[in-house]
Amino acid sequence: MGTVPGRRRTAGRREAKEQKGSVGGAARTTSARGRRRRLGPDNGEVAGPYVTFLGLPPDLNPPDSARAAILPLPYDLTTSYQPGARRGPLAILEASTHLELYDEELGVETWEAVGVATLPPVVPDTRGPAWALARIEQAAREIVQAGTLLASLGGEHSVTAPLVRAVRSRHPEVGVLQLDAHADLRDTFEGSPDNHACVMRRLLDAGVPLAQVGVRSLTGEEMELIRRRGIATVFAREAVGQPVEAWIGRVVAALPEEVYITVDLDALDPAIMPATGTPEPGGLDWYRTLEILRRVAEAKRIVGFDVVELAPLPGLVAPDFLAAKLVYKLLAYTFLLNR
Ligand SMILES: [Mn+2]
Repeated sequence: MGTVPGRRRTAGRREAKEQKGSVGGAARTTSARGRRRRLGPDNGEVAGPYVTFLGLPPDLNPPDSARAAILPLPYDLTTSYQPGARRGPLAILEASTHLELYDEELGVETWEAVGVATLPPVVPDTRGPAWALARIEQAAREIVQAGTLLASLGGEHSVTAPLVRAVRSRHPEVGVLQLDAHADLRDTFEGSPDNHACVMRRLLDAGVPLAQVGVRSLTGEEMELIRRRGIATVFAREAVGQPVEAWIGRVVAALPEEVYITVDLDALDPAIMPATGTPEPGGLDWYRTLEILRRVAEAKRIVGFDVVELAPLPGLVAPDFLAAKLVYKLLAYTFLLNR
């Protein structure tokens, strides 16, 4: 082709910006509500420069007028097997700058229809998991309270507990859809209740309605808990082997009107998603994953989501790109399919 991908993308962004200037309206409709607080460097300790989602220039989607905020969470203090999820957010952001901005499924320029700001990452230090998760919750609360959709990039799965707590401060009745290879319902693991393997247990104990899809690795105790509490868990064998139509009704029925979605990338088949802390054989393919998310977005109101557990593999960018595209699809489904 003779084009340098980086340059081509840059040109694309400039084009988008010019187009936006001539239309001059889409972004202002949200800021016109006048109720948004300024979001930005106060949320973290790093004020930039950093890579933005889609490579959008910050002035194109300023934090105080965007409807969605990307919150990078480079956190992996309790990873048990392959570490590296702390590098997930940056890999997703970098891959996202190469995404095509047009959504061929919905026929829309998602970024323009939504307004997407990228916030500074919440960077953990050596004070440990409890402190880091409290910082994450604080940053998330500011976004949620401003009425902006919280779209977080992990980082290991334990970040979901403080993120959902933050979302509950505005949406107390929210339920959680979890795509995951693991149940994550242990009470404690390796000495900590804040371990990634315990994240859904923390939410369950807090009374949050749960639905799980793609589970194929858990303990007998977790299985017993699922039975006893009547959790809507669609195991991978069924989620992959049966048509979505056969079981999605159970998922939809278990969830309230408002839903937070957490995607642990190990829910996907490691053939297409090998870059996770604990890759489990079997799992969802790309289109099955999208179908699940689309069906839930059509039936419910999505009030926040995260995509977690990307532990980038040097030299293999396909998983990073998959994760970035999944985030972009989730933004599209959240804002463009909801009733
Ligand atoms: Mn998980």
